[in-house]
Amino acid sequence: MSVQAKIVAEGAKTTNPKVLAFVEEAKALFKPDAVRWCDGSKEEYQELLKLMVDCGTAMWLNPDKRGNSILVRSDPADVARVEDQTYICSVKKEDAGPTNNWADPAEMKATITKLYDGAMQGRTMYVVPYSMGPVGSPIAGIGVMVTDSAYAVANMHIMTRVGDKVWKALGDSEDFVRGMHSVGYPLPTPKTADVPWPCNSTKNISHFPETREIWSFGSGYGGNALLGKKCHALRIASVKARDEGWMAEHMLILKLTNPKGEVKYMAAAFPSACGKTNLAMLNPTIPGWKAETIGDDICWMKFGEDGRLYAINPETGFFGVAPGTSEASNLNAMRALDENCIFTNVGLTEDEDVYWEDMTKHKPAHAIDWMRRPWTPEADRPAAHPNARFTAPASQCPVIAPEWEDPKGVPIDAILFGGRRASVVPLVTEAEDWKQGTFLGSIMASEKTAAAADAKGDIRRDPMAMLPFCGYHMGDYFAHWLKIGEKGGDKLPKIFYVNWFRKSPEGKFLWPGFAENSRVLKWIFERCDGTAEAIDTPIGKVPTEDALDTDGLDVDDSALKELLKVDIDGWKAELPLIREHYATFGDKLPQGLREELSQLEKRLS
Ligand code: GTP
Ligand code: SPV
Ligand code: MN
Repeated sequence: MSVQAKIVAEGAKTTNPKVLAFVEEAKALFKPDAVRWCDGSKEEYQELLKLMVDCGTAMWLNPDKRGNSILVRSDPADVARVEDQTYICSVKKEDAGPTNNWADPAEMKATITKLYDGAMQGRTMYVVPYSMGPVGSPIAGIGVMVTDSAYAVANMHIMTRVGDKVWKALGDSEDFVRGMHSVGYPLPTPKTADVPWPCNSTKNISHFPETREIWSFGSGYGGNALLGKKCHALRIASVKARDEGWMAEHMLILKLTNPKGEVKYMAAAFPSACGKTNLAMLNPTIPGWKAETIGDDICWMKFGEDGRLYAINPETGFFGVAPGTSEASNLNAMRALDENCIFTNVGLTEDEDVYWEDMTKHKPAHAIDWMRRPWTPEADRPAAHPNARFTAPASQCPVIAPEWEDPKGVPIDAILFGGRRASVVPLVTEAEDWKQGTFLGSIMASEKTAAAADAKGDIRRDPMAMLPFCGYHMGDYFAHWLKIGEKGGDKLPKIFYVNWFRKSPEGKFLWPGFAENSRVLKWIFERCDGTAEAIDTPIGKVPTEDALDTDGLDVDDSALKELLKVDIDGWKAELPLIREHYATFGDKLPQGLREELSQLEKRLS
C-alpha cells in the first residue's frame, strides 16, 4: 500500500442518500484504495500536512520563522489555471456563450469517465463536505468534493468551512454542488513510485451548470483543484445566482470607516493578479480613516429585506499572489502569513524560510528557487514562480473586520471595477447609474497576468473580471446585471471604474497605488454621501482636482492631471474595439448596453 493509502478509511458521516450515491459513483469510477470522510478538524489538517511531508510533496518551514507552515513545489507544468482546458458543458452550446469552451455534457462525461477510470488506484479518496459562506447563512451554499489530493484537501481546510457541521446543515437536501477531482496519477501496483507533485499532462476542468457538477482532472493547482473556489463559487454559483436572482462575483469586499466613525462597505472586481488582495487589506495613508477586510476574491450578494444588496465572503482564507507581497506593499497580508500557511512555488532561503520577488528590501544571497535549483540575486530568473501563492487563514489577517462571518452579510454601498490599463482609463470614474456602471463593467479590459497559463502582456476584455469565471453566456450575464438594476432601483450600490495602473510615456506608473489607493476610496465614500465634488465628462463623473485628497501625497501636479484626464481621443479609438467586443455576443447583447454605447459615442463626438 502506498503512503497515500495509509490514512484510515472510516464510515460515511451522513445518511443523505444523494451524497451516499455520489460517493459510491465516485468510488466505482476512481477505484481508490481507501475512502476517507473528512471531518475538518485541526487534527485532520495536521495529519494531511504530515502526510504531504512524508510523501515528499511538502517540506516544513523553519518553525521559528513560519510556525506550522509548509512549502510545496508543484510540477513546473502545473502552476496556474488552464483556461484553454476549462469547459462549460451546458446542454445547449449557446448557453455557454462565446467566452467559454463548450462541450456536450454527455460526450464530455464519456471522455472524462475514461480518464477517471481507476485514476485513484493506490490512493485515498477524500470526501470533503464544505460550505461556501458561514454554515447556515441564507447567502451560503454547500458542496461535496471528492479528491485524491491531500494538498487540495489541506487547502480546502483553510479556504472553506469543512466539517461535520456541513452535513448537519445539508440534512437530506439535494441542494449541493457535486465536485470530483483527481490529479490523474494512479499507482496501479504497490511498486509504482509516486512523485512529489502527481498530475497529468492531460488536464480537464469541466463544469455542468444545469446539474451543478464539477469534474476536474489532471491538475493539483489552485483554481483547477480547490473546487470550492472558482469552479463552485463563481462558475456554478453564477448560474445558480442567475436562476435565483442574486449575484456571484469575482470581487473583494472591504469595510471603510471615516474619522466620524461612519462605515461604508465596498466590493471591487479586478481581474486575476490585478490588486484585489492588496486593496482588501490596505492601511489608509489618510489620517483618521480605517479599512478592514471582509474578503479578497469572491463575493456573493443577495437582496436583504430592506431591498439592499448584502454580501458575504464565501471563503475563509486567502489564496494570494506571493510575488510583490511585502511589509511595504501589504503589511496585513505579511502578518497573516506568519504561521499556519501553505506556500506554493515560492523560493526557499538558507534558514528554511520563504522568499519571493520584492518580498524584502535585501535579497537573500543564496536561495533555492521554486524549481529546486540553487538561486542567487544574479540569476536571470525569479526565485518564485510569478503565480506563486500563499494559502492563509483569513482569521490571521490583523485587519479582518469583526463582522466578516456575519451570516446576514454586509450591505454594499459601492462597487468598483478596474483593470491594468497603461493609458486611456482615468484613475477613477463614477457611473451615472447602475446601467452605465454595468456598461463600464462590460467593457473592462486588462493586460494579461501570470494567473492564467498563457502569454502575458497584451490587453484582453475581461467583463466584470469574470471572463474566465462566468458559467454561462456573457450576454445573458450582462442582462442579469441589468435585471438586478431594475429590481434594486435606488437602493443599489453606486458603481465606479478605477485604474491604478496608468503609465507615463516612459512606462512608469503615474499613481503610487497600494495604500495610497485609500485616497480614491475616500472620494468614493464621500460620493456615496453626495458630499465630494465631481465633474461630468463623456465617460462619467471624475473628481475635481481639489476633491481628491492629496495631502502629503508624493505625486506631481502634471501626473495628477494626467491621471484624472479624460482622454477623448483615446476613448474614441476605443469605440471600434468596444463594438468588436460587443459583436461577439450577437443578439444576446442586451439592448440597454447597446444604448449606453451609442450614448457614449454621441457624448464623445
Ligand atoms: P487573484 O488572487 O489572482 O485574483 O489576484 P488579486 O486581484 O487579488 O491581485 P493581488 O492583490 O494579489 O495583486 C497582484 C499584483 O498586482 C501584486 O503583485 C502587486 O504587485 C500588483 N498590485 C496590486 N495593487 C497594486 C497597485 O495599487 N498598484 C500597482 N502598481 N500594482 C499593484
Ligand atoms: C485567480 O486566478 O483569480 C485566483 C487564483 O484567485 S485561482 O484560485 O487559481 O483561481
Ligand atoms: Mn481571483
